[in-house]
Parts: sequence; structure tokens; C-alpha cells
Amino acid sequence: MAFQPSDLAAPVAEVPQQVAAPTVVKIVVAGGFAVGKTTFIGSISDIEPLSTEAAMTEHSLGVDDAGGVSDRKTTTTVAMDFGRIGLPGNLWLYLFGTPGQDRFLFMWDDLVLGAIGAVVLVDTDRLEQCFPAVDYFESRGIPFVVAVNCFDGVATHHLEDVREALQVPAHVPLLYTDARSRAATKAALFNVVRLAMERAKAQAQPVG
Ligand SMILES: Nc1nc2c(ncn2[C@@H]2O[C@H](COP(=O)(O)OP(=O)(O)OP(=O)(O)O)[C@@H](O)[C@H]2O)c(=O)[nH]1
Ligand SMILES: [Mg+2]
Repeated sequence: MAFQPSDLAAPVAEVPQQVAAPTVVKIVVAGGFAVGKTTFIGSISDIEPLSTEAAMTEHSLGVDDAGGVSDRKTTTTVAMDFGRIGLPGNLWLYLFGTPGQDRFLFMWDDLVLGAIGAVVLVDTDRLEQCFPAVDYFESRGIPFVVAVNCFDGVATHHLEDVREALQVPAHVPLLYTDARSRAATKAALFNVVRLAMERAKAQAQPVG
């Protein structure tokens, strides 16, 4: 077919663009009851997060742990939270939040499937709440960072004291966050991605 001068005037939009294939990365937000997991995902998600909150009524007394925070807690996550963040380069972070009550622990294995890493949120007033999450990720070799949620914007403990109390090894990043702040949650997620990349790079190194 002969070339026509009018071809030069073809709109730019018609020129096929090189678009990066989408890359989806899954990160789990875990921790004990009422540490701020649902709040964390809600503050960073680009989409209206999916949440599965159920009212904590008197029927849950003796079954569910109210964790001594019943003044600020009338609902609990009964299945999972889900949020999504779009990043440049067609990279998508999918965030999955774990349920708060021990009776839903059986769901964790499904929730973490394929995750590159996790954030373990900690309330230093109820440190023991995060032991199961730390043990869970440690025992499965899933990279995780420990993020101390500064309720009311106040850090009440030094990170090194938290590390000692939790007995987390030096290679596990520990940082402060604020589950209500987009900037702070972003920083925590950035640390998970970096940790996962370092882990992947180390595993790709030839032995010997
Ligand atoms: N002041 C303050 N309140 C917070 C913060 N993060 C969470 N909260 C409050 O603490 C309560 C618990 O937060 P959630 O996000 O529901 O906690 P969760 O870990 O998802 O709870 P479960 O799913 O039931 O285990 C809510 O009333 C939040 O508004 C924070 O950083 N500062
Ligand atoms: Mg929740």
C-alpha cells in the first residue's frame, strides 16, 4: 500500500504504546486484636477497602477477647480486610488484613498464600497480643517487619526495648507507624517491599 502524506498526521493516541505488564504483589497486615490492622489498610488503600467487621455483642463474651480496649472497640474483623494501592510502573500492592480473634487463626494459611511479606502491627500496651503473629511469620520464613502503632501519635517505648521484649532477631526491621496516617503506613509497606526484594536477591545468589 502506498504511503500517504496524511499518515504523518495520525493522532499520537493511535500509536501503540509500550505498557508494562501489571505486577501484583501481596502483603499481609497482621497482629493481635485491635492493634489497628483495619485502620492501617483503610488509611492507605486507593479503593474503598473491603472489610468484614462484625459487632462485638454480649454474645461474644467469654468467646472473643475484648483485649481491654472495649472503650474504643465495638466491632471486630471476622474474615479479612482487603485494600489495593496502585504504584508507578503498573505495580499493584494488594493488602490483606488478618482477622482479630484467635478462633479465625485457621484462615491465616489461606490469607498469606503467595504473600511477599507482612507487617506485624504492635500495640506496646498489649505486647503479648502480637506474639502469635511474630511466631507465625518467623516459623514459615515469611519476611516481616514489626511496626509499632503509635496510638494517639505517641511512642511510649524505645524500639530496642520492644525488640528485646519480643525477642525478634536483628534482621527483622522494627519501626514506628501510625495506622491512621497514609505517610506512616506507606513507610511500613516500603520496608516490607525492600525486605522482600533483599531476600529474593540473596536467594538468587549462586552458592559457593
Ligand atoms: N488513637 C488511635 N487509634 C487508633 C489507631 N489505630 C487504630 N485505632 C483505633 O483503634 C481501634 C481498633 O482499630 P482497628 O483498626 O479496628 O483494629 P484491628 O486490628 O483491625 O482490630 P481487629 O480486627 O478486631 O483485631 C479503632 O477504634 C481505631 O479507630 C491509632 O494509630 N491511633
Ligand atoms: Mg480489623
